Amino acid sequence: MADVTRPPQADLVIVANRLPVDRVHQPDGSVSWRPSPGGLVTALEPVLRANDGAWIGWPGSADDDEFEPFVENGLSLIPVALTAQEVEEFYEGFSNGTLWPLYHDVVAKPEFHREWWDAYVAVNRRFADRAAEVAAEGATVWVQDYQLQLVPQMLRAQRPDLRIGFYLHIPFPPAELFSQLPWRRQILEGLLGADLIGFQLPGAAANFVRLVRSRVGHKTHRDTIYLPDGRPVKATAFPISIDTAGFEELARSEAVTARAAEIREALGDPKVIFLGVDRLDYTKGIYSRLRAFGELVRDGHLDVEDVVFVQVATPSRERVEQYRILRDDIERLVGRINGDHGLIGRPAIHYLHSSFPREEMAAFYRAADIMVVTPFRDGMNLVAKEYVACRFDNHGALVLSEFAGAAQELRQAWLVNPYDIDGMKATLLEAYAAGAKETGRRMRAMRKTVVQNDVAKWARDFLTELETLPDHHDKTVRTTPAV
Ligand code: GDG
Repeated sequence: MADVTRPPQADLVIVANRLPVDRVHQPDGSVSWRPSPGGLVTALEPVLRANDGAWIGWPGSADDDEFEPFVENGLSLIPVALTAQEVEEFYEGFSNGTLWPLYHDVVAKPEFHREWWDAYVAVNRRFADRAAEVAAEGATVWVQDYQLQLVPQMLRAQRPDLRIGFYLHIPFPPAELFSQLPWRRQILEGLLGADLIGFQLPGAAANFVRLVRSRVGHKTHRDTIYLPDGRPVKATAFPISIDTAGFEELARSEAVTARAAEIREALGDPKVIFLGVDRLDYTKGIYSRLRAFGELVRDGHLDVEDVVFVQVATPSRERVEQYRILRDDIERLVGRINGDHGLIGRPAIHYLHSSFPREEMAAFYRAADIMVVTPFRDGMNLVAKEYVACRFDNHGALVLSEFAGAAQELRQAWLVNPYDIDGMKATLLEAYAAGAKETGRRMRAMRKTVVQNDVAKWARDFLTELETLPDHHDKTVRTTPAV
């Protein structure tokens, strides 16, 4: 049960599109909250508790209800309400219909609508106002992701005493693509309200710095931008990770071990299980990977008596048109492949359009021999790291797109270009044919990386950098409008 409290004055404030809890409607009409424990919460929870922390976010339901701040499991949560129209224009529209495709290499066509932009500005302002109310004097505020890129500037205008960090979970595109955005300058200036801007990869940070130099005209040196008032802004990479120990512990548990064996048996004890786990999103390359697998079966390189592909496609953004089209395309393809090549009790592909508890995900990871992660573009891709974390037995092969951020760290994966179907087929076969010695060698190396670089380290690295940047705050105040 949540306690209702007054807004706290917090020394550390996380501002994210979503609160780390889901709203649950009880049959009696009342509302309660259920924690939705993602990696971000796991990483930030200890720091938030130690710092009188607060988390500002949208509770995730499209209605006009206003909620009071409340404390859940010792975390101060501050809901920001969105109207149904704002969900449509700010969230589904500008965030997921404009920015998401634009930042992912224009894999789908971004739509530009002025009323979506207006909603984006209005909602960003609401988040910034909330943060300005809640943050204690000199507090640290850490803003998360592409839905809130204007918050740093809006917040700084009200509260120059704060240290403001921003982290972008998705890629930051090259200038050639970003420049399509009619509001490109506003977004760049919005982000420049932060003291520290974190990206998944150094290339994304470099794209940003280059754009600021050419479009806004500020001086830059390496990863630092100098604003006209002398305030420096640092833009650098902090590759995100997972709760590695937590996943490994789960994977080692008796329940998950038993469930993994059960899954293999239910699939008819095939020689090799291929696995895909993704939000059903057009950036993830689900269609192409299933096509590659289907062709391998069609051409007799793989036999449904020996192998099966399990594709978990978690429902996502179902009200956005492109996502509905994608779902239809994938389901038609799965139907065709199974219709052409499946046998009684032996479909080529098991397709699951639903979401599962974490334990079940860990059991899938342990049951799978070949994990196939083939996005066209992905900021990081946590699924690849979770698979590695769960393979404490050093078995299992990871086939990974070179366009996932994770490919920069997991060099020992079987790397593929997801646009090259024949190349993907050849690599899937290589992973299929690899012996235990080869897969073990690669898995051990990848495990070392994922164990050393977990999400707690990510959060620590970012916050330490933010806290230790030179204090420039009086300078900011002193030099505002001179004339
Ligand atoms: C964005 C960036 C970046 C999925 N289905 C279920 C489930 N999941 C979990 C996975 C994983 C997470 O969702 C998905 O994370 P990804 O990184 O793979 O992808 P995005 O959702 O696109 O995330 C991405 C990430 O932000 C973090 O910065 O890596 O590049 O696009 O943790 O396990 N979890 C459960 N049931 C499911 O059915 N419990």
